[in-house]
Amino acid sequence: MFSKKLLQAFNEQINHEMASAYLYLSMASYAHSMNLPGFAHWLELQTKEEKGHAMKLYKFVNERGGRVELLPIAQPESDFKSPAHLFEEVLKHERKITGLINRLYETAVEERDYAAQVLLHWYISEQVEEEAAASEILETIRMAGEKGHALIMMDRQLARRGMQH
Ligand code: OFO
Repeated sequence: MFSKKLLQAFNEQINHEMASAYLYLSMASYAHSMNLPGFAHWLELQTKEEKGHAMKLYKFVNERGGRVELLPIAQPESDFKSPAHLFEEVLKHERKITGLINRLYETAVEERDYAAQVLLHWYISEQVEEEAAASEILETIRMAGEKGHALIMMDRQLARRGMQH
């Protein structure tokens, strides 16, 4: 059974993950409007991943006998200036989420909830990957430039997400 404090913190993190999904869908919509289907594909898959992150927490709360309470999701940002700006925002967002996951982990430690700590190890590692992926794409956009051929190549590369392995 969860402590009340940890249950509330988990419910808030479910909300942050769902808000992340919503933000990336908003970003995907911007990419479509810029005729960048590869960028949109990458962001739509990210939306799916974020929903997966939320559901993993949801499942855990249920398994522990807690009651998930869904909190409101604010309107996501929709005004992006360029593909580089888009990924600056992705990276900024993931850094914020890393801070929230770390804080959640600290709460699990304070509450001496070992099962929650084990679950959150996965999220801590996942955040390393999330930040690295966003940072790599941002650096590539900056190096290649945001115009013409370079942008088309980048779009093609992002279109391949989920197809490599
Ligand atoms: Fe859920 O990792 Fe991104 O936000």
